[in-house]
Amino acid sequence: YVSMTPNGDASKISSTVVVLSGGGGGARLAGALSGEAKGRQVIVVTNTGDDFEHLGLLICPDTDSVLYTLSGKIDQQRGWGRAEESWLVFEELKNIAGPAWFQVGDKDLALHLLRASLLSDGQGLVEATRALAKQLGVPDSVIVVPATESPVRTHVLTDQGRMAFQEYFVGQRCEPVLKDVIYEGVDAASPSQWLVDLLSQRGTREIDVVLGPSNPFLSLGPILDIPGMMALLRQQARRVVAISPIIGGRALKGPAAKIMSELGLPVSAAGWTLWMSERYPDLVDTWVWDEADEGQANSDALKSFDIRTTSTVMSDPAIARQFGAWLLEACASEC
Ligand code: FO1
Repeated sequence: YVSMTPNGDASKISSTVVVLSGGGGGARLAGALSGEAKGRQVIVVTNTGDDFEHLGLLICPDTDSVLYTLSGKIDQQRGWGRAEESWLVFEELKNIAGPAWFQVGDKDLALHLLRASLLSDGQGLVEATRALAKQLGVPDSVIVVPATESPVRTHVLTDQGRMAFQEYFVGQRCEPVLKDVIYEGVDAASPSQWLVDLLSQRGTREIDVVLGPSNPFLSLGPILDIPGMMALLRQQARRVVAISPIIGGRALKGPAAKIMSELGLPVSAAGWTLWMSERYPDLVDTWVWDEADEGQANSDALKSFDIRTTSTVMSDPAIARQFGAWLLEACASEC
C-alpha cells in the first residue's frame, strides 16, 4: 500500500496547503489547488462527523466525496457517490426489506467493501483512506486524510428532538429546526497522527491552512473542535485563510444558511466571519468573501479583519483553478 511517511520525497515539495473540507466545496477547492500546484503538496483534511455504520459497513460521506471529486468519479449532479452508477444491489436490498432510506450504488459499494476489508485487516482509517485514494487514481500531489481516527459522530438537537446527522440530512432533508449541534466523541478524539507528523515538519517547508467553503457547524466544527487541532494549525501554519460558504446571503449548497438563521445569526459573509472569529479566536488570519459581498467588507465591526474579496464560485474547473491560484497568492502575501 501507499507509503505512510508524510514526507515522501520531501526534497521536491516547496510548500504545503492543508484544506479543511466537508464534502462539497472543499473537495472542488482541493482539486483547484492541486491543479495549480507546482511541486506544492495539497493535503485535504476531511470531516468524519458524518461517518456512520450502515449494512455493517463504515460510510464516510465527506471523505468519499473528496476522493471521488479528486479522482474525477463524483456524480456532479448529486454531489455524492459515483458517476455512471448502477443500483442493482440497492434495488435487491429493497426487495428483501433492507434499509431503503440510504442509497448506496454498486460502484460505491465496492469502495465500502474494500474499506471494510482494509479496516478488518487492522489498518487504521488514515491508512485505508490513503490506499483507497491510490486505487481510485487520486493524483499523488493530493493527500486525503480523515481529521481523526477516533469515532466522532455529529448529532443535531432540533424541534423534532435529537437525531443522528444522516437522519437529519437524508431522512428529514434538513427540515427540522436546528437548535444545537453535538459532536459525540470529539472530546476523546485527537488529530490523526499522520497529520500531526506532517504539520510538525514546519521547518522543512511553508505550510498554509485553508478552511474550505464548508458548513461551519456540520463540516468544519467536527474538525476544529478536536482537542489539539486548533493549536496544531495555529502553531504550524504560516497563514490560515477561511473562505465564506455564504455568498449574497445564501449557501450555494446544503443547510448552512438555514442553520445560521435558526441559530439567530445574520445570514451573511459578515455574520459568518463574526461567528467564526468568536468560536475559533485567533485562528484565521485572512477572510475570503465573494465579491458579491464586497459592500459589507468595510463596516466598522469588521475593520480589524483582513477581508479579501474575489470571485469564489468554482463553477467550472478553469474558474476553480483561477481561484486556486488567487488563493495561493493570498497565502504568500503580506497580512
Ligand atoms: N445523501 C442523500 O441525500 N441521500 C442518500 O441516499 C445518500 C446516500 C449516500 C451514500 C454514500 C455517501 O457517501 C453519501 C450519501 N449521501 C446521500 C450524502 C450524505 O448524506 C452526506 O452526508 C452529505 O453529502 C452531506 O455531507
